[in-house]
Amino acid sequence: MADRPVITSSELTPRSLYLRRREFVAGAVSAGLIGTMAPLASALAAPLQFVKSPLSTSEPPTPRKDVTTYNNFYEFGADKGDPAQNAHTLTTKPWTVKIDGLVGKPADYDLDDLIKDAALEERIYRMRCVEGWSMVIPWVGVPLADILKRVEPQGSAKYVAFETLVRPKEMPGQRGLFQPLPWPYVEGLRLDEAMHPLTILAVGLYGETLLNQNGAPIRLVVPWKYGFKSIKSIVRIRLTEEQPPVSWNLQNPREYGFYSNVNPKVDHPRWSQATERRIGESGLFVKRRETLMFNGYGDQVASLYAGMDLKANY
Ligand SMILES: Nc1nc2c(c(=O)[nH]1)N[C@H]1C(S)=C(S)[C@@H](COP(=O)(O)O)O[C@H]1N2
Ligand SMILES: [Mo]
Repeated sequence: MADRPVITSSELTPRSLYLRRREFVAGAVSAGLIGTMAPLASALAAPLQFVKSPLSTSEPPTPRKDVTTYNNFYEFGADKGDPAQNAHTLTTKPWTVKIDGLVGKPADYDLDDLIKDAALEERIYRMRCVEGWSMVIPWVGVPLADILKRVEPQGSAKYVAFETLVRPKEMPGQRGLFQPLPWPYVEGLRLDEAMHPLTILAVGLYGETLLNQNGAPIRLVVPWKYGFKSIKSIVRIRLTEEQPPVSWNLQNPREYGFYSNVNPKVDHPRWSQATERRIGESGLFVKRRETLMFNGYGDQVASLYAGMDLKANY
């Protein structure tokens, strides 16, 4: 492992990316991380090929620097800067996603096989965290529906359950004395939410493969729900008849429900959800923005919840 080269000469890499890699490697060397070169290698971003999707917002994307250094990923620590500091220890190759439960083709799918026939799309989405901040992120991914159709959901399937990797050796947040969440991190969607064209499995952002802190090698993105629904580093997708447990609801059921749709009219018990701060917009005179119902995606998704009490189903 340790003798795997970090940069191979056969790689055709744009100069800016190459320079960034050099900085990254140099930083790692000076930080005394040279002994963990192989995990480091897997944490480097590589260019992706994709088409641009008409489902993107025209709002300006949040600077890449913010998107990759201001993160929640409790497996690597509870502070926003921890994932960017710590997540390089995660090895993401090879990567297997188990897809099972109520499907016609259950299997352990190698990630490369799973997405090799899929056309990658760039989807620039508004993302709204439950804590009150938001970003605009140029994801690269595939519609989750494309993957689910391939494995042939059975008629009885009503929900999709997702699980993150448990690997304490590579995830410092899973081995401390204080464990903020039960592991694995789990999430779930109703099957119709999972099949909605806006729901994607992302493998990249800003045109490159995901950095570990953003959920490499594959993570969920559901732009009309609070950020925590977007589970990272997925190892299992299971179709079920019963509503699956979800991490933040397990941790604090009074504050976090199964649906977690962005809703300015339903406050978190400890703070208002009416407004948000757009990350990257700093300064004294920057106003908080009004949070939009379903994070502004209501035209596309409101019909999924017709007739439902969204206060009771928070
Ligand atoms: N496995 C896992 N997935 C996770 C989290 C986490 O702690 N563990 N945090 C969630 C939260 S609270 C947010 S806001 C988003 C942040 O994604 P980003 O860092 O790519 O912006 O990831 C979500 N996915
Ligand atoms: Mo979040």
